[in-house]
Amino acid sequence: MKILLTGASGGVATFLRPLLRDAGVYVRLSDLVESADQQPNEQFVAADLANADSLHQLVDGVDGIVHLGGQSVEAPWQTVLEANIIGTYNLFEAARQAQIRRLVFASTNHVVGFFERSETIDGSGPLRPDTRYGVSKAFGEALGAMYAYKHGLRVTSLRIGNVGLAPLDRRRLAIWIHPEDLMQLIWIGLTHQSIQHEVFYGMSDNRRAWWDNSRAKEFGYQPRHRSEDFADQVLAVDETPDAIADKFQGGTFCADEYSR
Ligand code: 15L
Repeated sequence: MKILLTGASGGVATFLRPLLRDAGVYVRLSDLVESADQQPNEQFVAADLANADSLHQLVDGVDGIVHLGGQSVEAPWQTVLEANIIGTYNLFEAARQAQIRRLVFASTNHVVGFFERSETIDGSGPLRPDTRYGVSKAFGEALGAMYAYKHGLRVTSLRIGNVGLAPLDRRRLAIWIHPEDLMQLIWIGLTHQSIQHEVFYGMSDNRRAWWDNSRAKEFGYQPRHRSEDFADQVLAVDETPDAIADKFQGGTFCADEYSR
């Protein structure tokens, strides 16, 4: 299998690249800045997704796309617009024109950040983005649905929590995902025969989760990592309370610029 990995120089891609190599995948890496430590199964192509003309060559000949690129936290509107609205549209459109069959889209938990932590939600309900960034990812999920139902692209949107080798704080005990579990979800998106357009939560087997990920499990997802294994060490650290951040699933993304 040959894939295009956008955002290839970022932190999440850096976790995934060795796992893709182990899975025997040939990876075209793309980002604005060159990726470090390139391996024999990898080839780097610099690309700005906001420049539509450069994307035809970028997507040419791949079996699937894993789109991690773009803005990954809150930012001024112009930044979000170019990276995540225009850039994501350009990539989906290039994929359609090149008749690419699969696209895995890195969405975020911040499309539903304004659900309270007392609620458990699945991927089929209404959105409550907590930031301009979250809104831009909601746009990406909507693009995914349109390209799937209208053009037959098989799209998987992953509402990723927080990727790392261990959960960083109390909120992340609910939303953390180990890179190996993320790789499993990506693999489902790249290979499962029944994918049309699916939304899965990118989280490991977390006892404190706010999300019902049974849809991902129907597609065979079996997370191997548990945030609870880190609970004692996370809970031993004092955290500064914040009424808004602590109330909502999106945490500080909800509290920043909050003016209600
Ligand atoms: C995200 O969407 C970000 O990309 C990541 O950096 C984390 O901040 C994560 O959300 C989170 O909610 O912890």
